[in-house]
Amino acid sequence: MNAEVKTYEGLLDAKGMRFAIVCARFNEFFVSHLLGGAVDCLLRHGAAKKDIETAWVPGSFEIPLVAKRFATCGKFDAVIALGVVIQGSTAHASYVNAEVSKGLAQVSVESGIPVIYGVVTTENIDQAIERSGCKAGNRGSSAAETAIEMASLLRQLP
Ligand code: DLZ
Repeated sequence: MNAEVKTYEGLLDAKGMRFAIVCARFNEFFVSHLLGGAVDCLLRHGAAKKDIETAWVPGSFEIPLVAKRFATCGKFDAVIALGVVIQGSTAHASYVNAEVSKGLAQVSVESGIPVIYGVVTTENIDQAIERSGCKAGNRGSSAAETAIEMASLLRQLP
């Protein structure tokens, strides 16, 4: 980083920030673990419980609509989307993934609020176990960390 130019960088300090989390009920066992990781991360970085709200939708396909409502209501610094899409024998998962990633990017850019993609896409249940914190890393937690950093960055930008 060049110390001579003005540089903006988000901090990992969630104190006073408000977060909305949208969770897909499909593959709920894994998504609950992602949610636990996300909330834990937000609290550890200084967010207050009263400043975290969640909504459950039937499946990942439905996440963008609710993320949009949260992002545009003026109440939250960031929105975190959590879901688990497991590739099956049909192309269904690919369609769901494409719509969710496109939808969330659009909501984020249009609303000006960070909307963080915490949807885990896996080829099988073993990968879902690994990535949802049942074994090691928790993608919900890393999505929450990204949300804090982006919310902090946006608070600083002109
Ligand atoms: C239908 C479906 C399938 C086959 N797989 C998943 C999945 O792995 N993860 C997920 O979050 N949702 C899945 N869904 C449900 C869709 O996201 C959506 O809820 C339905 O198609 C109804 O619009």
